[in-house]
Amino acid sequence: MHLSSEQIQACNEPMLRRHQQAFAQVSAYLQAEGLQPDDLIAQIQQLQIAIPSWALGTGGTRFGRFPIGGEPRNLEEKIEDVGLLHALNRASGAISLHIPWDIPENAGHIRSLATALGLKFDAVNSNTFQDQPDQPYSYKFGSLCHTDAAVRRQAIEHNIEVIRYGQALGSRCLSVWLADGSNFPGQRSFVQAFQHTLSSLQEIYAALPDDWTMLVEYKPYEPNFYATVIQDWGTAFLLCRKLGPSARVLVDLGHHLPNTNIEQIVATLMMEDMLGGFHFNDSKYGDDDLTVGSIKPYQLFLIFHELVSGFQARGRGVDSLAWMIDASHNTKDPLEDLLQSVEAIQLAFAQALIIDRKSLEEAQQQNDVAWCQELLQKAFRTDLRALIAEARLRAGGALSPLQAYRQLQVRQQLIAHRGKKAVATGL
Ligand code: PSV
Ligand code: MN
Repeated sequence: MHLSSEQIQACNEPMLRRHQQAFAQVSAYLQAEGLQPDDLIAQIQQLQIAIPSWALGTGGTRFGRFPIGGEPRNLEEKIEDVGLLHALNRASGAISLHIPWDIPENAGHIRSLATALGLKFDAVNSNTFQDQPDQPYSYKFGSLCHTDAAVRRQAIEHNIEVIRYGQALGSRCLSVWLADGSNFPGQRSFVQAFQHTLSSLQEIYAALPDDWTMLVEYKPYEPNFYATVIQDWGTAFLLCRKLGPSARVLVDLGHHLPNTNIEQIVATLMMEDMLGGFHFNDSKYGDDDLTVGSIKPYQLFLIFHELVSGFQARGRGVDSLAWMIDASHNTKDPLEDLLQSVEAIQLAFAQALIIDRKSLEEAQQQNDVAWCQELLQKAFRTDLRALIAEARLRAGGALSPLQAYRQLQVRQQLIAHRGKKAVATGL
C-alpha cells in the first residue's frame, strides 16, 4: 500500500484555513520573542526518527497479545509500513532492524524498496537474548559474558554477521543490548562477567568498519532480576571508554530505575561526547515501552533541553546521534502509536529550541531559582503544534497524520491486503 501526495493533500485541504490561522499566531509570537519560525522549521525537518522493525506489530505482554490484523508479514511489508508513516509525517525517514527477526536476504532489493520510499537504514541491532532454532549453544546463562568461550564465540560471530547485513543496507551503526546477567546472588562473578563482556565487545569492535559507531545500551533489570552486566550508563560508559572512539552509549528512556534523572545523564554523556543515540519510549513503572511523551512529557522536554545545549556547546547537529523509537503496543494500533511518538519527540525538540538560553544562563549565574523555572516552563507551555504541522506541510506531509491515517483507512486496507490474522515477527 502506498499513500500518494494527492491523497494527503486532500486530507489537508479542509484543515488548511484553521491551520494557517494557528500558524500565523504562533509565528507572530515567536517573532516577537526574537525567534525565526523558518529556522525552527528547518531544524525540525532535519530530525528524522528511525522506526524499529520490531514495533510495527502488536507487542503484547507475557500475559497475552491482541493482534490488530494487517500486521506486516515480512521485511518488505515492514518497510512498506514505515513508508506509510513517513509519507504522513515526513519525520520517520529511517528504519532500524533487529537481526535475526528481520534478515535482509536480498539486501539490494530491500535497500531499493527503502530508497524508493525515502527511507534509510539506521542502527542494526543484534539479538543474543533469545535462542534461535538452528544455533548450537544456548544463551540461557548469557552471551558475550558467558562462562563458556564457545558461547561467547557464537555471540561474537552473530554480532559480526549483523554488521555485515548492516553494511549491505548502508547502515553505519551497530546497537548492542545484552540481557546477560544473573537471577540470584552468587550465581556469577560480577568481575568475570564484565571482563568477558569487554573482551567479546573488543572483538566485535575490531570488526567494526571505520565509519561505523557501536552503541552500547544499558538496562538495570529484566530479563535478569538480580544483576545485569551492563546495568547502567556508568557501566556502558566504562565499556565504551575501554573500547575506543567509535563506541558510544545508547540511552533507552525505559532503562532506568524509578525517578532517575535521565536529563542529567544525557547532559553528562553529551559533555563527554559519549552519547550515541536514543531509544525513545515512555514509562510509569519499569521498561513499559509506552508511547513517547504519554506519561512524562516534561521529562522528555528536559532531555531535549540538555540535547540542544549539548549540540550548541559542541557545534553539532541532530545528525550526530541515532534517534530511534523502541516501544511496544498492546492496546493501540502500532502505526497510530508510532505517529504519536514521533510527534511527541518533535514537539519536545521544538520547545527546547525556543528556550531563552541566554536569560537562563544569566538567571543560573545569579542563582535566581524562580526565574530559571519560569524560563523553562515558558518554553514547555508554548503550544507549538502548528509549527510542527507547518514543518510537515512544507515537506509534503499531513497536517494531522493521525487523522489522515484514519480518514484514508490505512489499517482497514492493510487488513484487506494482508488478512485479519497477519502477525509481525518481533517480541
Ligand atoms: C531491551 O529491553 C530493548 O530495549 C533493547 O533495545 C532490545 O533491542 C529491544 O528492547 C527489543 O525490543
Ligand atoms: Mn531499547
